[in-house]
Amino acid sequence: MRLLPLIALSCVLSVFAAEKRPPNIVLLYADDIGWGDLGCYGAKVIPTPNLDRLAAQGTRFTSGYCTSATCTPSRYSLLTGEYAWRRQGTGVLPGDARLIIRPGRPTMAASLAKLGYATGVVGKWHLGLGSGDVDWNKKIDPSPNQIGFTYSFIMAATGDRVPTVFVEDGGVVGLDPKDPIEISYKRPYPGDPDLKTDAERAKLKMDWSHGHNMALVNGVGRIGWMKGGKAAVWNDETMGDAFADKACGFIAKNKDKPFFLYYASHENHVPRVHHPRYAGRTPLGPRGDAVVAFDDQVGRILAELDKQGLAENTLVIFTSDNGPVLDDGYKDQAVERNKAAAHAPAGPFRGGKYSILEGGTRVGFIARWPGHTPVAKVSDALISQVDLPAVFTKVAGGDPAEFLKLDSVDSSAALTGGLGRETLISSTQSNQVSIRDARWKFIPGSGAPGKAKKIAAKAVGPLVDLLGSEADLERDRREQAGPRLYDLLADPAERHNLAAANPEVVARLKAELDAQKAKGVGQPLPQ
Ligand code: NG6
Ligand code: CA
Repeated sequence: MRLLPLIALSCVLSVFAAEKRPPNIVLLYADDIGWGDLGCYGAKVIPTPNLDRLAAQGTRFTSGYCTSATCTPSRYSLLTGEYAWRRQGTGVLPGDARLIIRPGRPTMAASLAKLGYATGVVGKWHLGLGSGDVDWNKKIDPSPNQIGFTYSFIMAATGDRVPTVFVEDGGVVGLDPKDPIEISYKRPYPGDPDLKTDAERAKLKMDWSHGHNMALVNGVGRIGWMKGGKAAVWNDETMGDAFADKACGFIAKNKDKPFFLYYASHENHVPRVHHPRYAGRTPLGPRGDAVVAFDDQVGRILAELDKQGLAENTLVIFTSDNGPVLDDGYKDQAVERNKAAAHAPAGPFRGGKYSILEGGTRVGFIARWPGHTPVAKVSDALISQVDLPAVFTKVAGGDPAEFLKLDSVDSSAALTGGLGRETLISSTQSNQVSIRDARWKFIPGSGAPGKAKKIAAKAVGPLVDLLGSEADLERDRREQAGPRLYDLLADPAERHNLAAANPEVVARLKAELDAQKAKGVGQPLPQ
């Protein structure tokens, strides 16, 4: 009987100890996975039990956003707390780009490192490396390790861009010094096959549909050319396992201190070449199977948290860097299979990657923080990834002021069941912007109808697949020269332009957007 008070005391003490240690933060970041690609968001043909469990144990947001409809600008905002359209040079980067976040700038990782966190990034980087003209055979500096990460295991850009090697803490993994790496985004190296010829295309493991006909790596064409580094070239099929291994290793190694893990999966970016064990897991071909692979990686990371007894004191967030895309440059049957299975990768929205419509930036967003996030809740609070530097700093017990000066809003209340932002801005690669509030979305006109035609002419390939019917395309083309206003609650697919009928709403949102733009558009990156 005398044991009871002791047990009670030790419970109180352990709760106290847990409270004293700030929570770990795990950010599960998907690539090109759409709002509608997960079971918990309504996907019928893609099993995602681990993400579904995360949602059931936490809060699933219906209005969570990345800041841009492509990768680099979204990741730039995610790490810095600043909208990418404010800066030049934040569009999709080639694999030889310099690091666009200069050392010394506030980043989500640097802020957490200052608070004593171990900070790791594992996966796709795509924010550039070095200071230009990187020598891949030497220590790369600056790398993520100079802008706040205490550990990094990354690919430089994307799976479809050279160099096709992993970089750990600034060094290419597995490089044989006798076979140095060189890359070029200008010209092929002697002996490179010409992947534009039918004969070479016939030999490919996965044929290209647009672009992706430069370097030949593992039977697949990529963007840019690469020479040497043969022993260091990654294996596309085991890449997901390699990233999950590193993520779990990071958690195990840092279990005794607070940590932040930014897990930037490559799924389901092109080329969608993954382990054969995923083949056929969905009727959607490689694009759907890759989402299953991602869900497995999430399962492994969540299991590692459980195994280390850390799940209770860890904030886990899942989200994606931009909306879905079907054909993004390889013939992997995404368009055909998607149609046959009637899968809606952007859920009820139109558009996807590259698009200013909701499908471009409204993405899955799940938060689980036991004791803080309401359980099994669906929240319609507005939340943007640009808020996360402030939110994470706050959650870790720090002062988010440096991010609040930029575009971060402290929407941490949204994680605990409260309200989110009042408005948020989305953008595209060409810095087209839109603004929304709880109900309305305003897209400024692109100017003269002639200009609208030009934009529409560019809207081929990846853009058209998810924009709807011919009638939808035709209407978008006609209307995009002028202002557009959609009631997102009544018309999530943005088909009924209500701008003319609601001039006061247009004026209000336009004024807010103009005020935001007045703070800076297209400025040079800070040095
Ligand atoms: C495009 C590529 C596309 C993808 C995208 C970046 C072509 C024709 N298209 O230029 O395949 O790599 O860039 O995707 O090369 S993102 O998710 O990293 O933004
Ligand atoms: Ca992406």
